[in-house]
Amino acid sequence: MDKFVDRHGKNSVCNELIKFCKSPSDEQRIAILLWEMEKLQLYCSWFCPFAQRAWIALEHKGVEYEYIEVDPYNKTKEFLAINPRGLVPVLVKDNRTVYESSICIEFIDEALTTGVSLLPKDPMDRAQVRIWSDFISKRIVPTFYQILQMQEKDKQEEAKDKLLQHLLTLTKAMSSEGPYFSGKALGMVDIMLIPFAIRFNILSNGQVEVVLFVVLSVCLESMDCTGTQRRRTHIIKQEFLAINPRSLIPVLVQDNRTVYESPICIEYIDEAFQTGVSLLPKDPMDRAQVQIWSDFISKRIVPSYYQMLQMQRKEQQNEAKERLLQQLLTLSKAMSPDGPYFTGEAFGMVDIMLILIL
Ligand SMILES: N[C@@H](CCC(=O)N[C@@H](CS)C(=O)NCC(=O)O)C(=O)O
Repeated sequence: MDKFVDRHGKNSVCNELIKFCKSPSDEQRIAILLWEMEKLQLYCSWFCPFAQRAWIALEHKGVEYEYIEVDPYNKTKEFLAINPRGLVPVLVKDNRTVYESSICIEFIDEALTTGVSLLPKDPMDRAQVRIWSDFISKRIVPTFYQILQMQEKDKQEEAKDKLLQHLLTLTKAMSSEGPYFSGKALGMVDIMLIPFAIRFNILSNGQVEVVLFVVLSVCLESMDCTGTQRRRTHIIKQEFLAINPRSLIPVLVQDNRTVYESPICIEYIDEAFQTGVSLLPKDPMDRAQVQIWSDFISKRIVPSYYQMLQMQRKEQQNEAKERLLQQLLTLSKAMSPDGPYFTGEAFGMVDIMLILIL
């Protein structure tokens, strides 16, 4: 409620409404109403599986929103002004924007309490949901597109086999309760996968009828992807593999449960240990901005940095350097004017994401 008073001024209608609140639940109800009054817009393309993730999340939460259809392959100036990356989905609320489908899902979940939750409350459980959402983004989705793009039959079969392995890995991480990834309720991991799972039938000449994640294993069998398991060429320490099947560091282990992928580790540390120092802001829109720019560092700045190091020819190196500089400029334009850190006076997640490569 306070954030509405801050945003609309001390003499605003919010301030008046507060006087009528008799309990925290009254305050919460009014906060929900006010949130709904500030129009939420979804810039979407009906055919886009990434945009469908945000769309499903909004529908499932039962949130009021305005649907705006855009063609992301024919970008208008207005659309680029809303999302400079020119991709759908984009959410706009209160003249601020959120993009990247996974960040949109978390924003939708955090910004409005409708009684339906897409992520669990417990920090360790939240971290697991992020780990598997990230697995879908980095392993399942790219392999799916690889299969579609492959021209040669055996390469296609190889990629199909890889997809099957990834889906099996994901299925093993599912709650044994089912029918959804985390148990009885539809959540973020399901929403990340569903728009792709419904397209798996493209890979099996229409043999698969199954649509939802609920029936993922049936879906796998129908795909007829039971090919041979491919062996890892070099085995990293067995114990380490048992801790993190992706065999990457860093890994956090607590109570025999593991958290990996560096941005997920940062969010987990922030949520699990309330020490008085925060790495991410509490406000859902501010959190989403931090996630957007952390993602920008992971997906744009870090790859450009490594490209620059790997380039052999001087001109290629200069090209990569120029790209890196442009990206750093884009990032610095998004910084708080208060400085010295990304979001202002306190050191936070975006700074941590960047600091080691500077
Ligand atoms: N990583 C993004 C991917 C979004 C994306 O690739 N959307 C496609 C449509 S399906 C798009 O906007 N493409 C426009 C372009 O590539 O210029 C997300 O998860 O939101």
